Amino acid sequence: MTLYQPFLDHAIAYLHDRLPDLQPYPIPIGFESKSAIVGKGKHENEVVTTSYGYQSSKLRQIRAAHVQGGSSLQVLNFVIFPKLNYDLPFFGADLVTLPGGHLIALDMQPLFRDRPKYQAKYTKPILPIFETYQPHLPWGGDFPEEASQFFSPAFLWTRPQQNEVVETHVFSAFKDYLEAYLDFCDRATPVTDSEQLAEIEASQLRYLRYRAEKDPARGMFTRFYGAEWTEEYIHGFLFDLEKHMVKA
Ligand code: DBV
Repeated sequence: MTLYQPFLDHAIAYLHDRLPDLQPYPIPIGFESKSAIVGKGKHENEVVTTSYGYQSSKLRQIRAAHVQGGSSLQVLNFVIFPKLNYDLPFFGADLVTLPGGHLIALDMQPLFRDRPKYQAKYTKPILPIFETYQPHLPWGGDFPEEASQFFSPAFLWTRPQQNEVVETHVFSAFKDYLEAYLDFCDRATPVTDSEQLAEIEASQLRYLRYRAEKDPARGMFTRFYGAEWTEEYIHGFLFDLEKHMVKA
């Protein structure tokens, strides 16, 4: 029962296809794979979290965390962080299956959400894809208000009840968004203007800090693997920009 394995397999194969300069991204020792036995009696389950990392000339970090803990605990969190000298959005997928059902977040998260020129460049082209899926993947309701600044108008946020919806429409949307994202990458040219570079850096940091601080998986990881492992995983791998900036 690994609902999101095909998503991960597709993403890795497709990245290799599209990015001839794809390289591994180092995963800190102890974080490639982590496992714990959770629950008691017939609810006892092994929960395994595996990590994947890549990079390319334009993309600082492409990383995935895959959590597999039986049919009612599956997560694929997949994010692409562009280098700081590109104005590219983030590719963000949070695909979550819990006992209550599925929770799907898929978007190209903008650096400058409210700038019309930025929207025209990075949101308008994906609106037709968004609209194709909207009838099958309706708005998922309740959403943290403070998070909305980080999402584009093409944000797919949905809570399907059936696995089949995930296997068909969500999988197809994931592939289409990733394709469109790599199309943006192909076209992206380096930013050299120092004022613009400063804005990009500030926006990336704002996003990173928010996600590291509010990581909705923190509670789950802490229960499974302890606080020390979890904080190191969040700041040392999942959202690691600041750590690397200090070194630079
Ligand atoms: N989410 C992550 C990482 C995860 C992860 C790194 C590796 O950012 C999993 C694991 N997301 C995860 C889990 C849950 C969610 C929920 C386990 C369920 C938490 C629970 O119910 O116990 C989008 N993910 C969510 C929610 C949102 C997102 C909005 C619901 C949380 C809530 O209702 O409070 N993706 C998430 C998000 C941003 C994003 C907030 C913000 C920029 O990109």
